Amino acid sequence: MTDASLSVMEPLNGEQEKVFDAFRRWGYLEADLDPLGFLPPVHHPELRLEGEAAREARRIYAGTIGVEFMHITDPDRRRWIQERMEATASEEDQAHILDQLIRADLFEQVLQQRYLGSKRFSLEGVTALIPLVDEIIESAGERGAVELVMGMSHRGRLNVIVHVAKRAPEEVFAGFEDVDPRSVLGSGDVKYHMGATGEYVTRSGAKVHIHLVSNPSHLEAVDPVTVGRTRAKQDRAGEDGWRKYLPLLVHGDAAFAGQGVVAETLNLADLRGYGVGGTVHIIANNLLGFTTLYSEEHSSRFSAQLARRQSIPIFHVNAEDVDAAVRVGRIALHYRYTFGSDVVVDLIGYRRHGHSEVDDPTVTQPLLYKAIKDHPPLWEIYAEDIGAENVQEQVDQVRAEFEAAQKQAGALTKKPTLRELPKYWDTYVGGRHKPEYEVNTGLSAAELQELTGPLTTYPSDFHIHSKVKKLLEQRADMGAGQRPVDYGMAEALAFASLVKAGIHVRLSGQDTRRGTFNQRHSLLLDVENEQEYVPLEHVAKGQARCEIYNSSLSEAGVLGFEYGYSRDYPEALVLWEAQFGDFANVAQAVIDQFVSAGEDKWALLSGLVLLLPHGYEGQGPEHSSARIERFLQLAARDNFQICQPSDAAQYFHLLRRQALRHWRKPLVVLTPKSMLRHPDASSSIEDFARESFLPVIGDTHVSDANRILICTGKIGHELRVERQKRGDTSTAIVFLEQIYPFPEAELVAAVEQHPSARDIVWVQEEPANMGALFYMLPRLRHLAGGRAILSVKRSASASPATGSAKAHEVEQKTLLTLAFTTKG
Ligand SMILES: Cc1ncc(C[n+]2csc(CCOP(=O)(O)OP(=O)(O)O)c2C)c(N)n1
Ligand SMILES: [Mg+2]
Repeated sequence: MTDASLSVMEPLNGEQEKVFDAFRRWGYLEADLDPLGFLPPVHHPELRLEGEAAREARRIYAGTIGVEFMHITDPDRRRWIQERMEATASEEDQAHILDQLIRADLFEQVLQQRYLGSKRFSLEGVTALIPLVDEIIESAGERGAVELVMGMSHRGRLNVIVHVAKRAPEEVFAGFEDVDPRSVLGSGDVKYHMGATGEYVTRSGAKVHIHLVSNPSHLEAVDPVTVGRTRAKQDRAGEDGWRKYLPLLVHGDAAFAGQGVVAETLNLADLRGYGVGGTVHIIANNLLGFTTLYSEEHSSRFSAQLARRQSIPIFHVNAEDVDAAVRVGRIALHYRYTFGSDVVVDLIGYRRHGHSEVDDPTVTQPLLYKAIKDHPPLWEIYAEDIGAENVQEQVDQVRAEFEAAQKQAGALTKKPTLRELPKYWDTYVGGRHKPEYEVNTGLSAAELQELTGPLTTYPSDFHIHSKVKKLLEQRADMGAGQRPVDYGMAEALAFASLVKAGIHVRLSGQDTRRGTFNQRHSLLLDVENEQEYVPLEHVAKGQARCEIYNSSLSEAGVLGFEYGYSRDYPEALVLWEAQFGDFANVAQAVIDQFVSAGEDKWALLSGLVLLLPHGYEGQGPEHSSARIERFLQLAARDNFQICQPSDAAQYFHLLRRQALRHWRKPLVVLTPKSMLRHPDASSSIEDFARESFLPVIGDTHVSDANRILICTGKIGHELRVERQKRGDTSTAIVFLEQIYPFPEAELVAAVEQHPSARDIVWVQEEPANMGALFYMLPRLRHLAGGRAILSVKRSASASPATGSAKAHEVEQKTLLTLAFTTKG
């Protein structure tokens, strides 16, 4: 529907306008939305109105479309929706719609007949999803979309792969045949989670690439990932990116209401670092979640009402009025392109079978399923409504097509790949680490000095905060080699060197622009007018972008987003920073399902970096531990890297290595807190010229020690201080800087520097049931060569750390003492 075709009614008089307003506000409550009538309308007292205007308003706002839009604060947007709702409905291409409904339902039926007892999560009951999405793609194509980036869960996914992504049906049938299982032993994923890509050609001939994002079983976890992927694609495309790349999320009704990550994702919509010019949300609403009724799923009347906190419209539509669903799809899409806003379409139908096809729903919803049993398929209802002829012939022909495709699939010996990777992945590799992937990450003093200039200067008329001024002066000294370099400066130098070399850097997290520990100050603010100045954007002419954002207070949403971004920007260094490392567990599903297992399940790579502040400093059970044990338990087949750089130069090399290598692996960095500016963890400028990150730092201060302490990060520095206090000259302290993949050869070399050593002691700050202990002991035994293996750690504990700062001190002292005294 173009604006020109809006045929608006006669102007309303004051009285009529009032009547209409009541329906605009409350009409959706009375609307006829549930095809089976199990969701009874709510009669709002303000709608007890009779007369000509009320009849007309009721037809428009309480028919098979119910729209919630009067909460939108912008009057132009309300008027825009009102005009479209009150215009005469356009005529739809009903033959095309009927064809789609037949194909969608028959596809499910052939699967049902041929693979009885397999799960497929049929779309039947909300089959209108196919023409609805079809219309969205058609309209998006008219507005310049080149790609639809789509995230969805199980329901109707196989149908979408065939009828939206346009993959050949035999490719999906092949998934049921499970051909070639040996190729995926121990890896791969089930067919209704795999991603797919395809080409959609609109009726006007526009090509829209379809990208269905791979997703885990964890409902809605794919939402922020999809939006992050879209943002990366939009950023690659430049200014008009938001028109070219359209994100579409299909949600379940139970999941939309219940999963917090939906709210986190919606909340990103209008934030500077995360906006995508609007996401189209569709709820494939069957008023059920597995065996649970809608009334048990949300405290709101509609699942969709979670979205009410935002100033965006929600269109509810009866999934058996397919013309209405198509019309809503068109309006929703048009709204997205007009206002750059999110929009929600709540497609209300039912679920033809059990949750999966092997589940019997008559046990939990006997009356509902009695009604469903006698309810005709949607194509039959639609064909009758439009008076279509020879429908049975059409149905038979489509069935025969799918049956033939099924036979073909049975003859395949190799599983087809349902997706093609974009070109920008061509030069990157995953799999096991190989030494030849390593690159030189060092920079000379002269190069660092050159980067330091722009990092420590600002325009002459800029009114800088006195504390920041002092910090920049110190950094200038660091860059000139006149003062040891701290982590904050090391990071700035790493980022500056990368953007200068044309590598885009994107970092986000809570309070990340300044840095939780006052360590970053990536943004300078003029204290008189709050003008912003970002030195990293002024490193060199023609440099790449350096984006550093304060994120919303979300972990799952933001980490999911950044993971998604890294998936479509392999050339960039993409980082997510937790405020404290322990908060990463709020994003555990993203870590388990995507960051750790994405390559294994879907052969999809990511170079995402997680910065997790970690260290026992007496701040209590929280704020101490980034739960390294959790990451180590997930580590296998070189799926990611876990590192704890013990000084500033190591951090610098680690960041550069991650960006400059073509091996794309997620990197978990345990970052310091108190050590950020500590002289012991600062580095000399010469350390930056070294060739690479050192996975292990051996001890050269002590020769031929008889005891070797092995540790990571802060405790190592404390052990050095303790050693000095004790005047000990026979204990070596070895820093394990890369914990996974395990640098065995380097560690063996560090140990063998001390041929007389009899004891190897693993020292960690964490309790015995946490930290790297369980991971290290078998590995140390393996390389010990007959030496005793001992360990020093806090007692096993249910929480990571004590709540008392004094108790912490006592514990820490004990650890240090034991490290030097414990005996096998
Ligand atoms: C985070 C999470 N919790 C629980 C489940 C198990 N589960 C799978 S589907 C489902 C019901 C989903 O209902 P809804 O969102 O309405 O989608 P529908 O299956 O009805 O299309 C549940 C509870 C899951 N997959 N993910
Ligand atoms: Mg449901």
